[in-house]
Amino acid sequence: MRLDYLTIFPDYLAPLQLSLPGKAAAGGLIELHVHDLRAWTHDRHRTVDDTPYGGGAGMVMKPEPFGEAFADLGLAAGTAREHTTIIFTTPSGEPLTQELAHELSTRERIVFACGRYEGIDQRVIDHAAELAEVREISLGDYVLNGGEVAALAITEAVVRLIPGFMGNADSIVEESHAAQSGGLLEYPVYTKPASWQGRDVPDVLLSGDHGRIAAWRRQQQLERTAVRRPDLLHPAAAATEWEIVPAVRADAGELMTLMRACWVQEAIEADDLGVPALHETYEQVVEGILTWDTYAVRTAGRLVGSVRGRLAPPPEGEGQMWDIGRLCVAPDLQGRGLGRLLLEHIMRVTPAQATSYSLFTGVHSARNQRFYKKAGFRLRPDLPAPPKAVVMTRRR
Ligand code: 6GU
Repeated sequence: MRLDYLTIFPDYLAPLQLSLPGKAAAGGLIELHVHDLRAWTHDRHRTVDDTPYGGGAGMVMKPEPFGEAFADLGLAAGTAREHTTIIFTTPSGEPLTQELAHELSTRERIVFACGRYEGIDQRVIDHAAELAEVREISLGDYVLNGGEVAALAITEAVVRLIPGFMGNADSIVEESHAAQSGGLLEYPVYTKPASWQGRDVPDVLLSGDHGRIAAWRRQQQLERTAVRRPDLLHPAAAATEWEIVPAVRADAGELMTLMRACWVQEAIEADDLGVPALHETYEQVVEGILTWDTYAVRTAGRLVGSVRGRLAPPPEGEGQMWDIGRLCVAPDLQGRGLGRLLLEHIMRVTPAQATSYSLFTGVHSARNQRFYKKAGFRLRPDLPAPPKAVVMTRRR
């Protein structure tokens, strides 16, 4: 495999000569070529960037140096497509995964274009797509100053997978990433001494009972994954796109289960089982679906969120109000903006007559009140409220 790097900080890529890729290069498995992008500039200042058309912060990398570099690297339309990939490292790319690393490890040639500043002129990427396969790749959801570290990371992930690399046939069987561990994170590992600074290796690992050891490790994997990467356990937890659809009568059972999950939590926090929603019978939940505009969110077939609204007779001196209620999100998906989305949705479908929104929540439910305040609702102690609840309203 031949690897080329286009960067304005060639020194940043010096570690390539040291680590795994360095050994692979020494062994003849890969060929590494780091290029200073400024070699393809022609002005006194060796300019590689300029201000963005349309305005905005920061600088954009100019197209010409990349275009000339691609040409000098022998990338020409139609010649290299099948075996060459041009990688643009960018925080707006697809995430680097073990699967992607495997895919890249089969390529004959990879050219890295390391982005700096606010990005690279889009025409460079469009042009590159005519020369080779193009992938825009990100390391994850955070911002680095430039793509050099990402290029290093991608290189290391890819090179160790090349057949023949450091007898990798074995090491890759016992791969330490979830992609190879049945979708779970690895269990914790220990070595000698059995006791260190008052900390003992778990007994089970010294027991010699292979069945118990395997069961313990499996349990550790599950616990770690649940805490650190719940998205790996539940595909639903990873979904970022939610479709909100009208609830139907057949949703009542699941909806009741979901509401109980949410309102038992509130009841525990308030140390008060009096929450009205908790006392609803199944028939009342069905009735609710039929008499309110009720919406549900499903993901992977599972009902994970709901909200409802209806026009309420206006209190003294108020205009027509859109009553919002029963906003709930499955416990494992809370904190991902789904509640906010449901609230925005139910406000969006408000009938024309309504001049304001109204809802109530627990007197003690500080979290809920904060959530609604953020959405523009204000406490209305002047309006009648159910027992142990507060009314909050917002003008349309
Ligand atoms: Cl590839 N580049 C930059 N600048 N920031 C990143 C990244 C890449 N991946 C994650 N953050």
